[in-house]
Amino acid sequence: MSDLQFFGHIIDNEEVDSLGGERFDVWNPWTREVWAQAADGMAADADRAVASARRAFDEGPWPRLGRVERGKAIHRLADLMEARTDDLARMDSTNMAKPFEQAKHDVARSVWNFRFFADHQRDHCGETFPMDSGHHTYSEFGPAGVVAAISPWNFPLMMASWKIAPAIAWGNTCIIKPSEDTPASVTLLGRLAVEAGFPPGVLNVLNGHGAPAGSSLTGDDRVDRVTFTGSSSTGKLVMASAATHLAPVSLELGGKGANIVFEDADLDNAVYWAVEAIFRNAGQICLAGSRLFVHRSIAEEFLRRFVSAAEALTIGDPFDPATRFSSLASKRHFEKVVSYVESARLLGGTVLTGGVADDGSWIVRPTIVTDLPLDASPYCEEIFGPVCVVNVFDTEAEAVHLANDTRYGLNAMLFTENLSRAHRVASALRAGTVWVNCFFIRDLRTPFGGVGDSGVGREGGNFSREFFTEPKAVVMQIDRKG
Ligand code: TXE
Repeated sequence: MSDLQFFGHIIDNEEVDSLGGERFDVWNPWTREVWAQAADGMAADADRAVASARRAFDEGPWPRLGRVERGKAIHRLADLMEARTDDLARMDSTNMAKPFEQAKHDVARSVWNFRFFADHQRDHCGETFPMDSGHHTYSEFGPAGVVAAISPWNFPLMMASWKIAPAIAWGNTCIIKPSEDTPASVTLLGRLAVEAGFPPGVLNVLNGHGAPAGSSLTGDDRVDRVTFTGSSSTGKLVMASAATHLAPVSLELGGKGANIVFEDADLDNAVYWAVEAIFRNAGQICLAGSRLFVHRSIAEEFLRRFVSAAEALTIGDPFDPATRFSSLASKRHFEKVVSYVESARLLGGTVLTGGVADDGSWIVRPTIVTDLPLDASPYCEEIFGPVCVVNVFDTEAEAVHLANDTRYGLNAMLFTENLSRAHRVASALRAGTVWVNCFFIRDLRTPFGGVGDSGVGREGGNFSREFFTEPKAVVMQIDRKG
């Protein structure tokens, strides 16, 4: 008998195998061994999960529970997550080689996602407008229905919680399909939702691959909303599939974030954040600062410090407390990143530090490349790994032009001590989020999303409310006039 752990689907509060018994292997990228198996969802399993969520929405208590009771249930789930922080973090660290301390930080952020939306739906549930015509009108935000949520492998728990939390807080029922690379933490989350007393069908977990599991969800006309985080190419498929039944989509896709370091930047701060922005999570972050532009007058000094900080990162076992950087999340992804490093060399780039570890592991060391032509694929395309491409600039206008010259537009960063320039450049950058003198700080009330190939729509605070509800206007006559 196998001693591998098993992650089933969670449908109607039961953890079940696929109807046909299909399973797939789950890898530990650090040991390069299979450590678990997961149920491989087929169309029939997706059908079962959607039917459960539909029933829970149409007939179950959740959408009718009242905002306070719903909020309390979500806080109960958040309490359980907090109590099981180490277990949840262990799942992500084992499943994708995320350093354990960072994985615990992700759990804390996931807990906060639930707590924030549990409270937000209570406090921002309508608006009233007195009208000069003798009426008043108010808006009401009712749940939209069944939400299909598809999440990626780079922040397995956190990205899933970012979708599930607003969906269920606003009274919807939800099916989450985690990435096939990282089914573990989301399945544990589903088990905790059962323990928290969620009614059956409110949160279903469907494990499996993009097709058929994910595509069966997005194409199902019983689904009312589709929220997806992943690649731009898959995002287009998801949008086309949801369009067959006119379900609104929210797509958070890739990025090629610009990081601009002006000549008056606080260099210690700029180097610290430049390292975080491209090497945290081994660069597997849609928000990574993967294109760095530094003013010519400080380029030499900046690069000396940046390279030395990159080389100082402790690389190793994700469970070693000293580790800041570990292997890439899967063999497939390792091969993708390696191919970009090779093309950077072939296309004339100078690799100042980094490259493949060459020890049989799936590690690509923190890599910094200069001298790449602006049409080279490692400069233009999302690598989604620890590879930073550096260019110099001479003027503010040139920096803004370089930063905006991309198909993507998820985020950008800039480092300067000049307040006017900070505001001016932040406003000129074509990106969903701009960080000034920092990185990765999020307030859940603000919009999150991107332009161009980085996505469609925004989530966060009232932006999530708009997406996950059906807003309604009610007009009341107060005085009969005339
Ligand atoms: O992404 P996919 P992959 C980028 C990053 C990475 C590349 C490929 O550059 O190297 O995408 O990663 C599900 N219908 N990002 O292959 O295919 C799939 O099962 C419905 C950036 O993992 O987009 C998984 O759950 N669902 C990104 C999810 O979509 C489908 C995060 C993402 O898979 C589907 C991840 C289909 N037809 C990758 N096909 C970010 N924005 O942070 C796949 N899926």
